[in-house]
Amino acid sequence: MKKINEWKHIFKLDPAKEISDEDLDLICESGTDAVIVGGTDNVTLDGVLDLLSRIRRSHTVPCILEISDEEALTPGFDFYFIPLVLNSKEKKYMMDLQHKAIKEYIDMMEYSEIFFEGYCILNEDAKAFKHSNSYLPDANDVKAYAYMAEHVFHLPIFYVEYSGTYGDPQLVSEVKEELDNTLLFYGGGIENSVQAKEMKEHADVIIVGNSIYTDLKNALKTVKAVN
Ligand code: 1GP
Repeated sequence: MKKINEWKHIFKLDPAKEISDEDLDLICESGTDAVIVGGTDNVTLDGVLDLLSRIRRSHTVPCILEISDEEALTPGFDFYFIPLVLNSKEKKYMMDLQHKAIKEYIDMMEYSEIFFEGYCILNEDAKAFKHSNSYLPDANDVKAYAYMAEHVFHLPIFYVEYSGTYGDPQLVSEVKEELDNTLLFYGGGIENSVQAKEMKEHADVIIVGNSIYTDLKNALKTVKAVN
C-alpha cells in the first residue's frame, strides 16, 4: 500500500447518497489512491456500513472513514480522518467534539490509523461551513491557519475545503508555500481533468466528491489527470 504522503487523488463517497454497485466498482478500480467515506448530513451507521461492505467485497483500495458523527463510527476502515475546523467560530468544532470522542474511544484507538485534519472551509454555502458555524477567512487568515496547522499543531493534513464549488488556485498555491511537512489537501468543485490538474499543481492531494454523483465519466478522468 502506498504511504499517505505518496497519495495524489482521493474520491469522497457520501454515505447519504445512493450509488450503484457498477458505479462503485468504477470508483474503486479507477486507480485513485483511496476512498473516503464521509459527509455532513444524514450520515448514519447503516449508510457507512453499507458502503464499507460493498467496497470491501471485491476491492483493495484503501478505505478511510472521515468522522463527522460519532454515532456512525465503526471498526473496519484502514484509516480514520478526524477534522478540526480551524475557521469555526466555536471551540466545539475545533476541540470539544474530538476531545469527547477520544475520551470515549481512547482504549480502542490505534494511533497509526488516525489522522487529524486541519480544515479551513471557504465556501459559505457549503453545508459543512454552516454546520460548523465557520466564518469566511481572507487569504492572510488562511495562510496563518496553514502555518498554525504545521508549526503549532503539527497536523499531518491541512484541508482547503471549498465543498460544492471550485476554489481559487492562486490561494491554494499561496497556502502550499506555507507548508513543508503538513500535507495540503484540496477539495471542492472538481468536475474535470483541467480542474484536477490545476489544483494538483499546488495541492499534494485532490479530493473529488460531488461529481461522482453528477458526472461520473468526467470524475473518473480526474484520476489520470493527476497521475
Ligand atoms: C468535500 O472536499 C470534498 O468534502 C469534495 O468536494 O464534493 O465539491 O467535490 P466536492
